[in-house]
Amino acid sequence: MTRREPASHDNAKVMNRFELTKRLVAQLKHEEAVIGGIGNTNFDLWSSGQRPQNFYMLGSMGLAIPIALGVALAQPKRHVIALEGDGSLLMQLGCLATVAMLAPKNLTMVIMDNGIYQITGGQPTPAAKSDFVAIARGAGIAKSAWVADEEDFDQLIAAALKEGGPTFIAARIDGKPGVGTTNRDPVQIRERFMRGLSVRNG
Ligand SMILES: Cc1ncc(C[n+]2csc(CCOP(=O)(O)OP(=O)(O)O)c2C)c(N)n1
Repeated sequence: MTRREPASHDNAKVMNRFELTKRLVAQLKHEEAVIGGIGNTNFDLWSSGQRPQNFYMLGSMGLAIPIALGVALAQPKRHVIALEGDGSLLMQLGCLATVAMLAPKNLTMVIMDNGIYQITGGQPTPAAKSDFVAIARGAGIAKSAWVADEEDFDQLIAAALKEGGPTFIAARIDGKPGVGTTNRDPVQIRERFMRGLSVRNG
């Protein structure tokens, strides 16, 4: 695929997480699983429409990719997408090496990089000095890219779903909070997700 790829974090367009989340969900036609990380990624996932195949992580930073990896390995015919914030990914960077080693084709990771811990008050993360795409490539994930703009995001997601990965997509986003609040009921979230993945009936 020919695409306009920004050289780095510095020339990627600053977009909006809810807008990108809606664009992602609009492309899902095959009961793909989506794992929202703690905080704003799962708030915007919740607000984009509560699909039974959505899982909303509460409380622990950095677990969207590890959970998505587990689901991708358990259900190789289902595409699985992880949505994670930059602060959360920094807390769990080692998961990228694990993804590279296990290399599930059905896994896509989307990092929403606002450079802050937005949900706890907007403190800056150290990500300003870090290039997540370089880190992901260095971990061994060849299909890694910064998002140039919204159209590019659509193309990257379409390619990830069609061609397989693992794919790592990093998007620069603004500092706005999520547009809603996930219902904080872990048992309900887990049960609904298990039914959505057809691993629990009733
Ligand atoms: C181990 C741990 N440390 C701190 C927190 C408090 N905390 C919850 S969310 C969050 C910030 C998350 O930042 P990021 O992943 O970048 O997402 P954003 O808030 O920007 O959407 C912090 C510090 C926590 N839940 N767990």
